[in-house]
This record gives sequence, structure tokens and C-alpha cells, in this order.
Amino acid sequence: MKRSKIFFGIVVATLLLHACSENDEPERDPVSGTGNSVETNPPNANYSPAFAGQTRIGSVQTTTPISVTTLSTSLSSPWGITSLPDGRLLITEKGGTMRIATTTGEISNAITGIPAVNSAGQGGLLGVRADPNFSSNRMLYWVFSEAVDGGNVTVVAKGRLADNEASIEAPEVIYRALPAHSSTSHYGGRIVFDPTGNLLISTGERSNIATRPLAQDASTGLGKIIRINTNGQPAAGNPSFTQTDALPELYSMGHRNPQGIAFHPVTGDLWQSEHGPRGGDEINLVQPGQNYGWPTITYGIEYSGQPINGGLTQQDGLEQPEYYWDPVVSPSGITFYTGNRVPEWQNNLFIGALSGQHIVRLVIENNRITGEERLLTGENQRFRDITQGMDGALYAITDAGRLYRIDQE
Ligand SMILES: [Ca+2]
Repeated sequence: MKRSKIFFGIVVATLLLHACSENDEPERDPVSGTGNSVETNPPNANYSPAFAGQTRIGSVQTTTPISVTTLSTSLSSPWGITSLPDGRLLITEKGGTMRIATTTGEISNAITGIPAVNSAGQGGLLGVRADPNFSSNRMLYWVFSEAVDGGNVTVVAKGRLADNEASIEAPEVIYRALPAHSSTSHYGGRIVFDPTGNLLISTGERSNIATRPLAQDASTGLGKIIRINTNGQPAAGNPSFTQTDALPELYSMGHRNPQGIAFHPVTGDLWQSEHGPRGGDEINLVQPGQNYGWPTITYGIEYSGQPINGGLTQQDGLEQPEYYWDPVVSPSGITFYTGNRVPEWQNNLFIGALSGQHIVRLVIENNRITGEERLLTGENQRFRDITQGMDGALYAITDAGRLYRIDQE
């Protein structure tokens, strides 16, 4: 009797221990990826991930019948898309124009009054957001590449959309990510409002071997997430960095060319997409004050095939990506899905892939990627940005000038 009680006790203890250890693992639910990875090509680098599932997670497949509608083919290199409060879509075009689109595909004339952009290379008119109080103040905020003395910079501007929607009134540059450099690559360029009404902007390290290390220099605005108020000043409550001359507007550092930022609708965490070199595209969960490693650590290699920093992929004090791709898909704009049109997509992350020519769907559970799907693979389009409409459908734009609506059938 006594022995069986002890045995029972051991069984219960073992079960409890097992339950505890299971609780430490990401919870699995039926949408977790169970298929083979969507990536079937060999990687460029023979690097080992820092944890299981950091790359090539199992595939998931949307079961809800989906309709894909091409609303327009007439946009000119659209770069950013966001919803206005009335449900229409505001779209930037790389060459320096903005247009308003209806959700049935009527496209407005180009809005005038926007300061000149340098659209050479990867530059131009980039990300855009409407003020949370747009309905009353009609303010817009956007990112563009500007030619200045010494080269080009990623800058943030604001202006009021005229009542007749034909022009931007009193446009004003509120922030410049210095130093300027002659490169026309890696501007970053996304912008979002955070819940406190401040702006987060992603900046790139300008691609050049001379400026690449500035992603690790907290005294520069290159290769960073910047957090400023709507007047362009460092936002209240920004994190501190150990470097004594760190810029007060920094939110995070160590980024290469981040072209997607979005807040998780449940956890409130900031998620980010970042272009890697040859391999090493990343999805990061960005915590304030943290360093995301570029170019000290990366899962990519140089385009020449040479390792970067001796092939280092992990280092104490540098954050790991939540997910990476090798070969690259070139992740650009991102959005979380919170609509009710496709319930199985709830809180999933959607990513426009440029070289991948598809839309990535990532399932996230307990801050870990648990499933990946490729959507619109048959369209052969470079997807630049994606947003959720006020109607709960997804809207995506492509470099070739298309506007797509993706919705339940
Ligand atoms: Ca990184």
C-alpha cells in the first residue's frame, strides 16, 4: 500500500514536471505548420539556426476559399499603402506621387505639393501613414529619400491633405536620418504610429561597405528604428543605449534594410521585416533598446559568396531574429490580420515578398513562428506592401503597378 502510494506520487510528480516543461514550449494549436517547409531550394550558407523553427518551419494551408482580385494595373511603382478612415486607400508611388484608391479600384489623380524625392536606385517616396486623428486634422506622414549636401538621406515629412484631396498643404520635413551618403540603396522607409501617438520609422544602413558599420553606431540614424513625435523630436520614454553619444530618437539598432514594421494586435509587440544579403532575410520582434546584430551577426553571406564577419550568427548582447530565410524572399511591407473575413488568419503576419514574388503568411504563437504559407504565387509579382482594409480584406501593391484585393470568396 505504502509502496503504491509512493509510486502514485512519483507518477503525479512526473506528470506535473512534464506539464511544466510543456508549458515552457510554444503552445500548439491546429493551425501550426505540419507540412514540409515551403522552401525546397538549398540554402546559400550552411549555418545552424539558434533554435528549432527559426527557419524553414512547417507549412500551413489556408482552407477558407479565397478570392484574389486585381483592382488596378495602372499604378506607377507603388511603395506604401494604408487605409484612410473612410475605408479608401492612400498609396505612395516611388517617383514622388500619392494617390487615393477606392476599394473597387478607382485611382485618383496624383496629389500635388509633395516635396521632391530622389527616386534613383531604391529611393523615392516610401512609407506613409495617416494621423490617428486624420478625420479632424487631415495630417499625413511619409518617408522619402532626399538629395542633400553630401548625398542622400532617409527623411520623414508631414503635411495636410487639402479638403479637395488635390494637394498636400504646408509640407514640412520633420526628421533626417544622418549622415547623408552618396548611395541610393537601403533607405528602410516604413512608418507607423505607436499606441502613444508617436512615430516609428525604419532606416537602412545605405548598403555601402563604408556605412554598413554605422548600423552598430548609436550616434547615427542609419540601420535603426527611430521613434519621434509628430514634430520630429525624440519621443518621450525612448530607451537608453550604453554608447555615450547615442541619439535620443533611437528605438533599436543593428538593422540592415528594414522595410516592414507592424504592431502585434494582441501582444502589442513591434514586429519587423528586414532584407538580408544573400540569405539572412529576417523577421524580428523588436524590443526597445535592443541591438539586432547587423553586420556583426547574420544568417546571410556576401553576394560574392564570402562569409560576413567570419560567419558569425550568434553573439551575446545581440538579438536573434524570430525567423529567417535562406535563400531570400526579400520581405518588404508587413501587416497583421485582425479582420473577420478569413477567421483562420486572425493575428497572422502577412509580408510582401519582392524576389520571392508571393505574399508570405506566418502563423505566430507565443512569439514564435509556427507555420508558413505562400500566397498569390501564380501572379509573378514583386509584392511591395500590404495592409488590411477597413472592410477586413487585405490590399497589396506590386512594383509592376498592381493593386490586389485578397478576401474570402
Ligand atoms: Ca539581425
